Amino acid sequence: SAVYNHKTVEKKWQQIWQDEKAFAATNDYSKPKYYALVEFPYPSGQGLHVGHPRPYTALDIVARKRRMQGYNVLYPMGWDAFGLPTENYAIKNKIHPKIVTKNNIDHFKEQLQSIGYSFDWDREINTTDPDYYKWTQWIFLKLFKAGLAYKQEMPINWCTSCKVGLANEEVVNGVCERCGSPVVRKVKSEWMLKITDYADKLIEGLDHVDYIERVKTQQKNWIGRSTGAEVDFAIAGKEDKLRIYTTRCDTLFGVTYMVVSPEHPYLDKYKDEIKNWDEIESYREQASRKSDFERAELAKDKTGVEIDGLKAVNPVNGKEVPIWVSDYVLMSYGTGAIMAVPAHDERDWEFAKKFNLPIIQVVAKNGEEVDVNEAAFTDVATGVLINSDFINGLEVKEAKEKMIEFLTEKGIGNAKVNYKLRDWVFSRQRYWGEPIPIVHCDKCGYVPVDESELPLLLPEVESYMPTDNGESPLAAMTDWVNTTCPCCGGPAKRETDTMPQWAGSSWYFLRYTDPHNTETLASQEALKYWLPVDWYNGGMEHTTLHLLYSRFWHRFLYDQKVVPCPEPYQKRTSHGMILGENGEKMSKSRGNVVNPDDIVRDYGADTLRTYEMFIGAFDAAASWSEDGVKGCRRFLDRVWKLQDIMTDEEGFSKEFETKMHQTIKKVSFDYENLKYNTAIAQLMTMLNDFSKAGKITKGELKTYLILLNPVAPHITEEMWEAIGENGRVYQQTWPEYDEAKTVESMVEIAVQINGKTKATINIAKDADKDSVIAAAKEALGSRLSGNIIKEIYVPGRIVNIVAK
Ligand code: ANZ
Ligand code: ZN
Repeated sequence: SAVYNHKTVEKKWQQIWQDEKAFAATNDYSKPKYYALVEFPYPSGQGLHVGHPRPYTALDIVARKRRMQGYNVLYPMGWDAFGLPTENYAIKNKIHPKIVTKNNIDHFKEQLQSIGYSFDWDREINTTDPDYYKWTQWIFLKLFKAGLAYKQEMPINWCTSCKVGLANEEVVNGVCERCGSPVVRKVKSEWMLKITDYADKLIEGLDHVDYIERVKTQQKNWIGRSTGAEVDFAIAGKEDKLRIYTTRCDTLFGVTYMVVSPEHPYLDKYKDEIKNWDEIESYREQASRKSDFERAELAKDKTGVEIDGLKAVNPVNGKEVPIWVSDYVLMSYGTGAIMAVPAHDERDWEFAKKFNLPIIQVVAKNGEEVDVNEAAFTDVATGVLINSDFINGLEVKEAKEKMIEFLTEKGIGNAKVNYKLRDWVFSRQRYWGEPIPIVHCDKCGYVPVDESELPLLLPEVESYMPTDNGESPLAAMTDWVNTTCPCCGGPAKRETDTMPQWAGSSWYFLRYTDPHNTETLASQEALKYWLPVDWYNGGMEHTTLHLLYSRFWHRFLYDQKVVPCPEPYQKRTSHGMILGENGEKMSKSRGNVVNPDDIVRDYGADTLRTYEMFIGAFDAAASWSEDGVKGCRRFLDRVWKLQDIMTDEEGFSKEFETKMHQTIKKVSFDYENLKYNTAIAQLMTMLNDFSKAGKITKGELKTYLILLNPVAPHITEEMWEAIGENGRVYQQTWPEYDEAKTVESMVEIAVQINGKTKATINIAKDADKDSVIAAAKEALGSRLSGNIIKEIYVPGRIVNIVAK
């Protein structure tokens, strides 16, 4: 056979697959189904980067394998196409975002198709398509009608450069996740989604799904369920009580001071009685310039001011303690005030050290005092209460229970659950998003647009620039804004905020099941058959945002009886990043960006696919290597040459039978368990064995091609045809292995005379000592002379004959 020409071969098969609709999911709901999903891309102007093919190839492998195993596979692709970069580009270049989006999508699609993915392109979706966002709006109305969408004045995270409100999740280390500009606080009236109502359901749901542990942990931490107690401290000489939240009410006897957040309302309330008001006011001013993130950092140097004029009274022992103001206490969590126990809390300890406040130990390690002047003692597991009156001698857990009982009885406290999770800021003051289908009427308030009027189309505007006062560009479209109230028919105004980019991606996996349905978001039959998604792979960076949001919407739709199961994704995995050759993140400024188009052009799509799967453990970051790419191409070139040494035999040869069964077993397992690299390594070893032997039977080659096909679909189809086989590889049945045949039945044994190896024999693994010795002697023949003194057999390894 000639040299392998990836250019003609890959084009040819991509065309054939398209013509044959090779990878279309069918509506034959009697077949077993498999729904494999990868996160749909944001079609940015940069096009595909080499990070995309890693997850896409991984699940393409699974999808292709499952099809050959008889499953009706849904492996879809679409576009998460609303969003800021497109809008910003449109503004800068004076092109409508719709056109920018279309161009970007065309480019992305062409790139994806050149890599030979088995996506069902008939089910392609686009979040900016009115036929799609009609249902995004429909879901929003459902949320609104269920009381889960509400409008609230609130200080929002405002990106000074994007001029847009950001969800907490979009603020990373105090700067905008998208553009890196500083984020400030700004009060705006925003649409909010009550995801907090679903906090417990979203935690509980994790018990019923198969997510990698890291993802489960991150979801739980993000929701941050915390069980503790609220306790009222009297303020000496005042009616008001200072209510605090604590997870360690067992340490109440160890309280040596209190802290209120700089935004705590009591500060203003008692302004006139606070003697050092000026000092406190200026401290508050400084604190307002820090983000919650900075303030909450453990390592941060502690700052604060003692309030001169107010004291708190500890309800368990009547002791007066000072009240401080410090920014390490956040107003947005608990009650915005804490009791400080420096002996057992690290932050309080740091603070007490800095300001010379007393430290009183109330928990001892297995009953033994520890030196709390050296460090806070925080170990709950070994803690036993001391210096604590009626809870002395109790373990922490029991002490908490007893304390809550006491507080409840006395009416000064109660058990309390808190969450870190906040409601979802859902408004964006931008153009390129789904219009929020709500009308404001002076008489009727916020009124939903009638469902029959969906989709509420995004109107054409002159300018997509957000206004400087932070209003959406839609606000300038008076014709569109002024409308009549669906409720009373009076004059009313449309909502001009749009939805965040997270909206369209919160339910897209539902639409793939029935993407052309004009009556509902997807038919009940389709949803029942395809859901839940069997395997969803995506980036770790989407664990706390997209994954949580989409689980929330799905769970809500389940409660609304729109979808048949509570959890959308049965399994969730995550891939590692692909870094540049230097081990650093690929970026334009570092000049280390690899363009997948170049790899496809120079080495072929199969090489790109093989390389991205071979680059390293799937869940770990990996550095790009051009040499590695070349190595994968050489591997495929050698696979191509296997046809030259093929014999006519249809079955497996005696020589390779065990190895073939082992390989089928290993590759089948590895493809399903994120071990693509070791599956490929196994196929490489097999290739070496065949090359060394100088022959491969037709039966072996066919099996080999099927096993390699999910990774390198083009070359394997071409070879299948070249060796005269009918049909396509993708139409074949995935090979099965015989467990009994995966174990080597023969062993190789070294035969020695006086400890020196003279020959080797192949013999049945379970042969007894006598027959092994007999075979050994036969192999030695005339080399064995003299008197045999001893015959030693180390089972499965060595025969040693001692002779004189
Ligand atoms: C006294 C105490 C003693 C505490 C001790 C801890 C250890 P999580 O698990 O995050 O819920 N806290 C409460 N509200 C706060 C706020 N608004 N800003 C900053 N810190 C706050 O932690 C709850 C604990 O964090 C609470 O329990 C409180 O300190 C602090 F040995 O109360 B603890
Ligand atoms: Zn009205």
